[in-house]
Amino acid sequence: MTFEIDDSFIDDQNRKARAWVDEDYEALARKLRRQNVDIEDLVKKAAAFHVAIPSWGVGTGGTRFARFAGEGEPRGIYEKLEDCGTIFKLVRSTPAVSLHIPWDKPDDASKLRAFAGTRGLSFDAMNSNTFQDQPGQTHSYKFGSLTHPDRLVREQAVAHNIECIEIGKTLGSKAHTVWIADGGNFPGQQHFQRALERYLESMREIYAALPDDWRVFIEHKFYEPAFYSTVINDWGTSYYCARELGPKAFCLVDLGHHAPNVNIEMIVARLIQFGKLAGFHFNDSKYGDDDLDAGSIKPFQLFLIFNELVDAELNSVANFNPAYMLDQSHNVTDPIESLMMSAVELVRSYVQAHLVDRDALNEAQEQCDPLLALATLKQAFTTDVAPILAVARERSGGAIDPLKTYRQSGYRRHKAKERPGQKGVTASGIV
Ligand code: RM4
Ligand code: MN
Ligand code: MN
Repeated sequence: MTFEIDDSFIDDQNRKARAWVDEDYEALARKLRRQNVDIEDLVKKAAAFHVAIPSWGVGTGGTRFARFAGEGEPRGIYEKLEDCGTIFKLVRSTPAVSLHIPWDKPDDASKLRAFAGTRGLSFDAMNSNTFQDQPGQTHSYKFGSLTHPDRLVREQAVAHNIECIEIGKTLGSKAHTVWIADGGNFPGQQHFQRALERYLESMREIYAALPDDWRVFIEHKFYEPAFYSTVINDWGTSYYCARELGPKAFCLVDLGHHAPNVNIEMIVARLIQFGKLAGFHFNDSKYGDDDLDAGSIKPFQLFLIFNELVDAELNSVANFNPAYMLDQSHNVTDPIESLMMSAVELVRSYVQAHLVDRDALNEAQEQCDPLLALATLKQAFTTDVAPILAVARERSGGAIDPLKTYRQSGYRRHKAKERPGQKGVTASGIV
């Protein structure tokens, strides 16, 4: 038997927080009523918001300099699912897990699915890995995978992606995300056009292997590990490829994969308008693909992104069914804590975006009143919706204060005993 946080423990902790939640909830309900907003509608919205946890996110991450292992880290996919189950239990907005293959390749996918089911978890998009060589692999990805000049390397990479889809079918997944590290470190290293042609050729084969009710997500990234050029460098290239591939191909936005200061919310709006938004890898960054916790550096940007998403939701835009996932690397925090708090930040932005007075915003836009337009957004962004989030969690069986409840439960201490011998283990990659 492994340690799990008991429902009754969560109830006890919640009882202690009752008084302030009730008081703050009532006060906020009154304030929102003045704005003609029913707080109960927002609680329902908050409870319905879901974001997937990446299987690789529950282990401690590292940088290219070092990795400092945490206590009681999960040692395999089953223990990772235990941690995902704990996150889900406390915050209630994370019912699905996204697997990276072969990092978390299951020996028996049906067995893994059944185990996940016992924790109330299901499986979200699959993720392939052709940015590393695996032991015993025939061809190297050192100079690329789906776009490699050598047909044999490309075939191997295509086969790997199809294998991911096969595993995903058994797990009940409905999407496959392809991020490739292909690119160049030196000017002249790659013929830009030929590389993109080869990408499309490979992706067509992967696309052909998709079941009817599946989608494929193209994830672009403008640099790293290739430092001069990447093949799928920006959303324009991603959009072009998604169009070329067909109706099951969409463009995924990872918040850390853009040049500094790029207007990401506008990219999101464009992809929504063109019916090609796949979804997100949420994280935050200051400099590059920092994979910091969502909402920790640029919370207003996160809100503005959700403002576009909620706008689309309210307008019932066609082909709008975004898949949400966190894609973060927790190098100095307990990954469970970071993932819980990040999920909470997403729900916060989502609820705040629902608070935007759309008629007022529209009016300000039509009247060319920039200041009033901004003030309308800021009014929503500066509203403290914490009581809504707390009540939504509690009503779905989660914790009013997930961080405190998690720490009080001693979960990590128990795992340190159950999962010994992990100290000092070095990472094989960036996560
Ligand atoms: C990449 C990208 C992918 C993720 C890998 C680990 O930068 O964000 O989504 O799978 O990192
Ligand atoms: Mn990503
Ligand atoms: Mn990334």
